[in-house]
Formats: sequence, C-alpha cells, structure tokens
Amino acid sequence: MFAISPKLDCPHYQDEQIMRAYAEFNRDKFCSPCGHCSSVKENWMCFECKEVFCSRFVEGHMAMHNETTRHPVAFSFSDGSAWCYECDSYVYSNSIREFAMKFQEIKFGESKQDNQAMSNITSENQFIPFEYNELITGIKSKQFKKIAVLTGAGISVAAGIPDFRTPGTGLYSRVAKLGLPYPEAVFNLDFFRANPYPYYQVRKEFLLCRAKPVSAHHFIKRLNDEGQLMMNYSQNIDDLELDAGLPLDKLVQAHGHMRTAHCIDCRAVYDDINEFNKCIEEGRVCLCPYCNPDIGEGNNAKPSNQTEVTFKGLIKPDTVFFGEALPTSFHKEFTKVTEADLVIVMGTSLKVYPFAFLLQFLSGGVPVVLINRENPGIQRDHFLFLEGDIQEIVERIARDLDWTLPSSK
Ligand code: CNA
Repeated sequence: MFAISPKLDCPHYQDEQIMRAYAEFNRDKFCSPCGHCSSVKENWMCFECKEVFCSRFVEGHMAMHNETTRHPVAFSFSDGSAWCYECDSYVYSNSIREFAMKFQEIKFGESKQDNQAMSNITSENQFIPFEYNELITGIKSKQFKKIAVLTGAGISVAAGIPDFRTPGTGLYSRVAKLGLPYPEAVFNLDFFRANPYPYYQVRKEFLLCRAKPVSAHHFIKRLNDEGQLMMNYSQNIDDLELDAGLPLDKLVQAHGHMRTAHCIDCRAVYDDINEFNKCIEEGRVCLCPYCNPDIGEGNNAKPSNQTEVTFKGLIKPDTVFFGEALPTSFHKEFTKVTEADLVIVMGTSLKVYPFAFLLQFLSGGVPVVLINRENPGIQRDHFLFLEGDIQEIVERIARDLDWTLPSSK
C-alpha cells in the first residue's frame, strides 16, 4: 500500500476488464494462495488474467507477474485498493469503487446499500443524522465500546506543527521558499535522493518546535482509559498520541514515525537516531556507515549545501514518502476498522490514500463524527459534522462528558 493520492485517469485498464473480473470474484478467490510461492499472507489479483500473487511485503510476485506479462493493474485482497504497475500509482474510478464495494460485501458479508461511507452520491438523498447528544450519551453510557479514531495533521496544529494543506500556514505553502518543483516533492523519494536538504529543513523545523500533546491527543488517551478506544488510526508521524500516554498497541501510525530510521539504499537500520536528529538540526546529511565505510565517527559526512552531489546511502526516518509502502501494522489492523461501533475523524483532508479508504470499509449503520474545519466530502447516514476548531470542540465534548483533560499549556 502506498501513501499517495490515486490516479483518476489511468489509461491501462478498461472498465470491461473490471466487469469481467466479477465472474471470478468470490470468497475462495480471496483465500487463494500466491500462484508462485503459495503464501496466503497478502495477495493481489491481476485484473487482466485474474491470477493471484503476493505483495511486495511477502515475495513481491505480483510485481514480478507485471514485469513478465505487462499486465498493468492488480487489486488488493488486503484493503480493496487497485495499483497500476505502469503508472506506479494507486488508481481509482467509479468501476473500481464498485468493485471494492463488492469485495467488501463478500469479505465482510455486508449489503451494498449499507455501504455508502464515502460514496459520491449526488441524488437528493436524505441522510439519517447522528445527533450531538447521541454522541455524548453513547460515550457516557459506554454504549460505544469500540471507538475508532481516525486522525490527521489537523489535530497537532495547536501543538505548533503545521498541517499540509491549510492555505498560508500549511507545510505545502511554506515549502515554496525551498525552491521545490512542486510542494509534494519534499516527500518524494527520488527527489530526496537527489536533494535531501529541503526534507532535512522541514524535519529540522519539526524537531525544533518540540511539540507537546494538546487536547485532541489527551481526548484519545482518555477514550482509551475509559476502555472505549478500539484503535487510533493516525496519519501523523509526530508521536504526540504516545506522548499523551496512549499505548503503542492502540495506535496505528499509517505513515510511520521518526523513532527509527534506515538507509534508503541498503535498507540497513540506522540505530543512532540521536545522531540522525543531530545531523538534521545541524543541516548535515546523515549517511549509512555500511554504504560509506570511509565516513568518520559521528557521521561526519562532508557535503553540506551542495545539491548537485549524488549521495550514496542516505538515512531517512521511517516515515512514509509518496510512493513508499505503508507499514505492516496498517495492513494488519486495516480491516479491524469494520468492528468499530463509532468512528471519530479529526483533522484530516482525507486526501491521502489508502488511509482515506478506511471510511469506505465501514458499514452504513456505524455513526461517524467528523471534527474539522471543513468536510472533505463525507456523506452518509448516521453522520455528525462538528465544524470548527478541533481543540475547542474536543474540550467541549470532554466538558459534556464531565471529563477533565490535562492542560495543553
Ligand atoms: P492535511 O491534508 O493538511 O489536512 C489537515 C486538515 O485538518 C484540513 O482539513 C484542515 O482544515 C484541518 N485542520 C487543521 N487545523 C485545524 C484545526 N485547528 N481545527 C479544525 N480543523 C483543522 O493533513 P492530512 O493529515 O489529511 O494529510 C495526511 C498527511 C499529513 C500525512 O501523510 C501526515 O504524515 C502528514 N502530516 C503530519 C503531520 C504531523 O505528524 N503532525 C504534520 C503535517 C503533515
């Protein structure tokens, strides 16, 4: 799985191809082993020939299948996404969405009508609302016992960490001064390989702001203390949920974290994270000692401001760049979201996939509460949109629940 917005105009598959795939789409198919290594861990189905092969997290036989046959697009039995090997991107369309819903229907036994989490419904549908007092009484009475909280950068803005997309203050507005060809390049692996300095600069600002958890993080921790949090699926890499006291087993960091790092060439783990952080703070590139046996102690890599140098063995923290695989913990916990009895979404524009697919996997009966400045397009039954500032809203909810949250000051 890749943290990347899906391509909406992939030319490498036809809708008819997907229609034909329905014929072979059943529960047995999902359980088929990889046609090459027989693994049943994590498989994909080729849209062209319907063969099943394993993902790159197993032996990478679907990628091999693509290389030998040039069959372009495959469908994931883990998360219902589609990947085009020619575009090197997630791909999405109405027919793929329909197919993913069918997949969900078979896999989780839900009816299609129940399943309109993020659908692009344009008719004059009347949705059944979910009321604020239902939220409060449902949490207070412990009616909700398996709450999934889906979070994004917006929950940490009050802690001093800018989000991506808020105009003016978001990171994408701010990186303009770093001379990037396009803002997202700062998190692109090929760009990083050629010029790691903009990324290091962004990370330097992040490290130097020494952020502390704010009310939204404390609220999630409190839900867990009350025994009602099933899982916090977070897109954030700042660890503020952990700093608030949330145990690691209640947090899925879909886009990784900064606690560990590795070499982007030989993949060796770089175990001196303090040295890595020091390099970032001092504006030095951090290089892999295995790929650069002649670097001195303390990672004294020579180059400092030369963007034209090609580095060997750059060290990168284990955060997910565009085009990189998501951590296995996300794969493992992805489908668990279907067990949630309440979903709270906070501080995200839901633009990054496959994270945004999480909502698509919910049954229509599950209440969804969105706390954000704007609605990124959720339309469904049992939906409550609390529009405004996250910290203020969360503090109001806490007050109505008679909860005292630790001060964020
Ligand atoms: P985004 O696309 O920048 O969206 C943030 C959302 O939060 C927007 O809808 C904002 O309107 C909303 N928002 C921001 N501040 C507030 C506020 N105070 N009250 C209410 N709403 C607010 O960020 P996403 O998380 O959706 O994008 C996913 C990216 C962001 C992931 O890959 C993250 O790794 C990445 N990111 C993480 C951090 C972090 O770890 N703190 C910071 C910046 C980016």
